[in-house]
Amino acid sequence: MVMGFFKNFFKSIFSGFFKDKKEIKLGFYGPPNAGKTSLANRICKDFTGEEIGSVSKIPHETRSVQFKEKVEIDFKGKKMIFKMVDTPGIATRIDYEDFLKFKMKKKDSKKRAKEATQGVVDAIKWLDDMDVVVVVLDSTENPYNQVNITIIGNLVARKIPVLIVANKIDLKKSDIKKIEAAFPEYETIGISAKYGKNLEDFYEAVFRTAKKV
Ligand SMILES: Nc1nc2c(ncn2[C@@H]2O[C@H](COP(=O)(O)OP(=O)(O)OP(=O)(O)O)[C@@H](O)[C@H]2O)c(=O)[nH]1
Ligand SMILES: [Mg+2]
Repeated sequence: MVMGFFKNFFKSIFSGFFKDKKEIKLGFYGPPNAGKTSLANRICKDFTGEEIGSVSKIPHETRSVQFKEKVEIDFKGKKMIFKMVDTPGIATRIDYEDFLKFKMKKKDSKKRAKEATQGVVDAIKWLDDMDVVVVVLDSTENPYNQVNITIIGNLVARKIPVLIVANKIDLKKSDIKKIEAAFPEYETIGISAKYGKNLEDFYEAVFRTAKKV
């Protein structure tokens, strides 16, 4: 009886200890061009000095899942270790002709479209492995679309804690309220990944969401 008590006591202390040290897999998901890599880069840069991937105004810049391990976020005296996972933008339709508008050559556009399609498959494949997902949306765009609804629906079905980021609040067209209205059951944080606006609130929300794991 007494032995049992001590056994459980130490077990709980140890599991608590290891739980805090465990890497939390933090995925960045969303449609193309929303600013997933910009946000992931900012976090990685702040806490490791290195970036995770390249950013571009041409959609589908990230076409394979990118990782950065052991990113220790130290915020207001609290620390958590994350494995950052930046994913390719999810789209229902990828057309090489869309890239021609950005003055890309036909051959390169076709290659980009093919890689982007595979990227979507990989992003979805990795979803099951995530502990927490940050859904990054462009707050200047209409949030009511199939991609957003599908991503969030998938996360709900898998019981993965979700945090919604309304990015690009530096732009005049930005409308956080519209995103909040579209997904009222989730916490939405308005930020500018590009200019580093409101990241304090974002870190606070990430910690809160990660505690649900
Ligand atoms: N004005 C503004 N532009 C931003 C912001 N964040 C990202 N951008 C721009 O949006 C474009 C896309 O940014 P990325 O970070 O590559 O977007 P992504 O979601 O990773 O895109 P994919 O890899 O294609 O899925 C780039 O031109 C960025 O500079 C922001 O907060 N404000
Ligand atoms: Mg990207």
